[in-house]
Amino acid sequence: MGITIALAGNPNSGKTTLFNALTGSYQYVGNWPGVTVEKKTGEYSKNRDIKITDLPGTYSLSPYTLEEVVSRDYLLKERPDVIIDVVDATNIERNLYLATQLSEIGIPLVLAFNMMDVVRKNKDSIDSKKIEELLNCRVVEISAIRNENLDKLIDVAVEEANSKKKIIEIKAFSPEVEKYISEIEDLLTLDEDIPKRWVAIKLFESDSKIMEDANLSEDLENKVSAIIERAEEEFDDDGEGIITDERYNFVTDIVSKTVKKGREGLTSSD
Ligand code: BGO
Repeated sequence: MGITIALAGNPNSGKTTLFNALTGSYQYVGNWPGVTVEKKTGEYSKNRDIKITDLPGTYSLSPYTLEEVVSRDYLLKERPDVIIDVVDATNIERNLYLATQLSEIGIPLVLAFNMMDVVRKNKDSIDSKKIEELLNCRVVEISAIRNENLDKLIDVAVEEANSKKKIIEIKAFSPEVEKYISEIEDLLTLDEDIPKRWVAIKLFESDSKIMEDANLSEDLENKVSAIIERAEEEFDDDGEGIITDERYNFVTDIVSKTVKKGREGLTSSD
């Protein structure tokens, strides 16, 4: 049976290079429906039952840019079997921010640590095994430009897509914030196959698009607002700011435990 893979990642993480290496000439370019954002789909050249969609490069899944909205609408509505998040391994800290968000959507997630050739050259050390444990998420080290480990990446993605085990999302928030999120979650009943926790986080952030789509009753909206107000008072910040800070703090902590820079500060573009 066919598998659908979505490639996500920050701009410049090497997504296009990876997409081209995986699909070769089996690729099709069009536009995402209704918008002038390029859509690339293709088939894995070694197994054409594996369909690959290249999502626009984004730093986040907020509703602020067309690219972010296209990416998250695709993930929520089309529900690919697995997401490969292409991470620039020379700049893990910035790239993992998106990973924390992708893991909340209820689709298996695999992290492709790309640019490992540069990581080696810079003599950086990355404890990918520990990152796997801390994030509950498979990590495959690759170099898209050198075609390193790409078969392994697809094998792991297919394994995760076919796995029947429960998806464990990255828990990026402190217990205090988790408490508010679960209070909102408990109020929700959803028809669609979207994780309640994801909707609760987005409501906590007052995400305009989710507020519109969720179409909450006035009573429910008031209850959600009351929860957010309590949190905002406790943290002295707005909901969106609280969530952003928690994600950054979480990622900084993971990186401090797992990444050591050799030639300090170099990135793939140096
Ligand atoms: C330029 N290793 C190395 N060393 N470089 C890589 C790898 C890798 O594994 N993967 C990608 N790159 P995109 P998005 C460039 O274009 O795929 C490089 O935005 C240059 N261009 O070659 O475009 C890749 O789709 C001039 O680099 O990323 C590209 O995610 C000088 O990372 C860049 C140096 O890859 C971004 C690099 C004119």
